[in-house]
Amino acid sequence: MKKFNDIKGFIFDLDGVISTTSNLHSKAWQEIANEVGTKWTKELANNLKGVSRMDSLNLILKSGNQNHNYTAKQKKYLTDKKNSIYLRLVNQLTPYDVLPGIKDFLESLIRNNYLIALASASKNSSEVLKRLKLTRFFPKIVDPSTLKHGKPSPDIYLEAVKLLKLNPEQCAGIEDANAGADAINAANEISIGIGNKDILKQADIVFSNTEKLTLDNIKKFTTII
Ligand code: B16
Ligand code: MG
Repeated sequence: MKKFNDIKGFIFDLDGVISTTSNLHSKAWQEIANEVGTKWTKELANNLKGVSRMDSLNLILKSGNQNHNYTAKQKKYLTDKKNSIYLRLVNQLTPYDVLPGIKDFLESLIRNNYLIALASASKNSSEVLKRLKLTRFFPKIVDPSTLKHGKPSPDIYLEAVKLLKLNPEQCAGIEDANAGADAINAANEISIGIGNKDILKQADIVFSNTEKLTLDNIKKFTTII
């Protein structure tokens, strides 16, 4: 049984939880999908959330039935191209792109002595945090390039727990993506989803948006988990 009073640390996903950057990833991938002739759908966009760069490209190619038509070199060219489109968009980020309520929530965690870590699949997370002026909240960031398996495997959430020197039951993870919520559950932490509860069915708690992410609201739900 997972209980609110056991929570000592919060582990954050970045894109789609802290900032609007999930839309920027989508924009960049949409250009790549057009280039390889894969139809861009809402479902495909949703399936890419939280998924690593190369795995995302593979999903796009698979969705257009052409996973065998590209060499490793061509795939590298396409993922590099996606990243430069994404970084151009990241360059325009400002603190206004932090999702509503997130800064207040982070400040309330510090005031209440919770530990905080970042578990983003993105290799650009430090740059994004810098642009959003949130670096000071995240002294502990998991380096995704050190992990064997990406989300939905639990690796990134287990590594974050290690960085915080806590046990999984003492941590809650916050995610906007199915792959991420699966990763939190597999790590045996409390999973908090941000988005549509009909899509994030596997999460322990789902808030429709980040404004609802407060310690009081989490407490209300976790007493009944
Ligand atoms: P990069 P998250 C994930 O970040 C994004 O949701 C996903 O769309 C992206 O492909 C992945 O990071 C890798 O990002 O290409 O910047 O290394 O949601 O885990 O914070
Ligand atoms: Mg995300």
